[in-house]
Amino acid sequence: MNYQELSKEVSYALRHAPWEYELELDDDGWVGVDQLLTALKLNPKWSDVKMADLALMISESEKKRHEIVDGRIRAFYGHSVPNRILKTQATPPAILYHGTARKVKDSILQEGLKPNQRQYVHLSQDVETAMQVGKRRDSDPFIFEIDAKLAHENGVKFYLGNEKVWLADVIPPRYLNAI
Ligand code: HQG
Repeated sequence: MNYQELSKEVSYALRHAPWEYELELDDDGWVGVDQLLTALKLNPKWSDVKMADLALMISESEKKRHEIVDGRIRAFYGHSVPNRILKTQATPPAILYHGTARKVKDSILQEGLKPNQRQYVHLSQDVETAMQVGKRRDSDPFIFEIDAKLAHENGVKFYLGNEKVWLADVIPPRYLNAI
């Protein structure tokens, strides 16, 4: 089974379009593993998919995108569904990073970092991760350093994503440094 392909489909279902799979996410983004498996099996491509495949999909991925706890599964981040998924607020590290396309640098410096299609702004724990994120959009990405400590002290909310990804509400330009 192609776990990368499975992961993309599970991400699509759990982040963006659960209704296409007749799934309903709860407030924290969880659905029953059995319900997800039933929905996936309707596609001949995934007719043999089992719980063990979802576990392997997660353990073999280079990024921690999903978690399974007590028979339920959810995406850690990336949601665009209309109902806001409730994430746990937390105190961020002093500095976080955001990697993006060079062509949007000026717009971000003017408007701040916005979630755009997603529910939260996605920030990286380290420069290396920000480079990987930015490379999805630009072979020579632009990296912003975020003064997360000051932003948090001044009331900007930050939330747990996974160990490399932090989530936040809009980050105003005053907390962004071009590096
Ligand atoms: C940009 C992937 C213009 C922002 C990644 C980004 C991440 C602005 C884009 C996760 C802007 C949104 C999320 C402004 C923000 N003007 N552009 N004012 N404010 N932007 O994909 O952070 O592999 O929604 O710079 O690794 O790129 O899918 O967010 O380029 O962790 O698991 O608007 O998705 O993870 O793009 O990526 P996205 P992102 P997965």
